Amino acid sequence: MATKQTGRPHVSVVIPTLNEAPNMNELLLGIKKQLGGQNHEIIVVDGGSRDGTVKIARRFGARIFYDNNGKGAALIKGLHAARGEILVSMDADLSHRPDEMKLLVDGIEIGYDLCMGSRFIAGGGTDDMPLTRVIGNKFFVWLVNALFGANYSDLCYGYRSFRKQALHRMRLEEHGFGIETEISIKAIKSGLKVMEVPSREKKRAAGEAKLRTFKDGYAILETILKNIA
Ligand SMILES: Nc1nc2c(ncn2[C@@H]2O[C@H](COP(=O)(O)OP(=O)(O)OP(=O)(O)O)[C@@H](O)[C@H]2O)c(=O)[nH]1
Ligand SMILES: [Mg+2]
Repeated sequence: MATKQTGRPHVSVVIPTLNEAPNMNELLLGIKKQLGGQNHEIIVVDGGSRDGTVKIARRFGARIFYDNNGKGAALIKGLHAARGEILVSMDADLSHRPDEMKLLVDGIEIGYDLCMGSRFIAGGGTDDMPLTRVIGNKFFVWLVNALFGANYSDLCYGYRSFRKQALHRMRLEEHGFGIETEISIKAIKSGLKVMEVPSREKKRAAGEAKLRTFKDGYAILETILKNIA
């Protein structure tokens, strides 16, 4: 299943995982189908799964890293380990559709530093957001736009692409679910060229959600306040 590739990858897909075994085959097959034609790598940063997640990732030739400090810490580790020119961040629970990846990759190729999937622009959508999260996300979008002079339509969504050189300018440090918010804010503060592209989020396919709406919502608020200075 693993294909040997030589030379620097064009695209690196970075996936934080925590007990996602039932989703891994379909996810990795989908990514391979999209990127099979070009030099790429898949990086899985696992938080200590006990269900065989890593074993499946290995079968697909993914580079494996370990980090048990939270989703954000895992993502940062994976992004910095990536060797590609274009980095794509993606969840493992099949919420993010591999067939939308081309849009994210194209965005960097045409000159943007950061492309962010948005569920709230024409062509986007979500099957995975209870009302509390819709309200929380809307409030945080409004707050970030007001405080940082941004024009975002979405915030707490992890399907994104980055130009590798631009990544270093953000100096990311959020360990938890505040990571997407930190990226959105630091992109503005670092003067990155940012674009939103539509994304249709699916419901988590199998396994347990790790995000806790109120606890992690509070962490997102803390991330916003911390970055005002
Ligand atoms: N390495 C690592 N990965 C994590 C951790 N927590 C979550 N993840 C992964 O991060 C991704 C997003 O987590 P989810 O639980 O799907 O969070 P969410 O999409 O905001 O929440 P749901 O909509 O309820 O699924 C998934 O691929 C998880 O496996 C963690 O502590 N460490
Ligand atoms: Mg999810």
